[in-house]
Amino acid sequence: MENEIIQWIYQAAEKIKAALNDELVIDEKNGRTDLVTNVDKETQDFLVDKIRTYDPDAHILGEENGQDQTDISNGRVFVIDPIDGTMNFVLQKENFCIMIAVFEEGIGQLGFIYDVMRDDLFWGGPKLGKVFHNRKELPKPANTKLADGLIGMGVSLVTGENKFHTKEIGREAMGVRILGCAGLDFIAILKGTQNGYISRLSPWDYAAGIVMMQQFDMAFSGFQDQPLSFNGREFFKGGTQAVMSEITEYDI
Ligand code: 2AM
Ligand code: CA
Repeated sequence: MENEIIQWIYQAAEKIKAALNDELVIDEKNGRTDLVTNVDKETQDFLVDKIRTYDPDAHILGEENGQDQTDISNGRVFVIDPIDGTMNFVLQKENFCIMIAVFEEGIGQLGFIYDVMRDDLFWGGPKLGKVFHNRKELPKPANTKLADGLIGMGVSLVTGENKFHTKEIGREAMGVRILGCAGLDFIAILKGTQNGYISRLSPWDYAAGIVMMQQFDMAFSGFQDQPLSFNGREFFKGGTQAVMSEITEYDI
């Protein structure tokens, strides 16, 4: 299955790169900072079409085109974010990802995060027992503490009120990084160039990332340590085991 998914991702990326030269059709979803383009929708349709041909019984949980309400716990579910970091896609034409995860009966089996413009694919999970960076197996990052690394934060946590102790957590860390693309934060955690990430995310933003973090025995949860709901946007925290126990001390 993983070889097929990798081919679909590379094909979708070629279409996205070709579309960068065309005029985008940009719509607002929930206000002027929450965008969707024709390329997001077309890419999801392309991936859904491939999945349906490959496995007609599979369910799809995807950000676009009204497929965002699927139950994660029933059967095989493909979780798709066709373009993660749409704002970066529109304004930077880089720093965006394609993400796919495969869950079976609610258990994450495979995750794929593709940094399109850097041609960098991170993939793997419990089904393979490994995580790969392109063709090479990725080593598990060290269990570093907040004070020893960089923490990623979602845009809304930084521009909104200091509800989640982001200032205290940021001061304890060596620094804060705001990439505007959840997939890039997960890539950084898997590579060990960031050791934590806090944000407000939807299931397709975190599905692929947590499947690979799980393979590395890294930790993630909702705000007060509850499991992620896979139902709507919610607070997300994740990182090394050490960072997670430190962040948890800041919980209300
Ligand atoms: P997106 O581009 O796929 O929507 C930017 O802060 C990060 O948060 C991106 O990964 C972005 O994913 C995600 N994001 C932005 N707005 C969001 C929203 N309304 N709900 C969930 N995730 C969002
Ligand atoms: Ca998206």
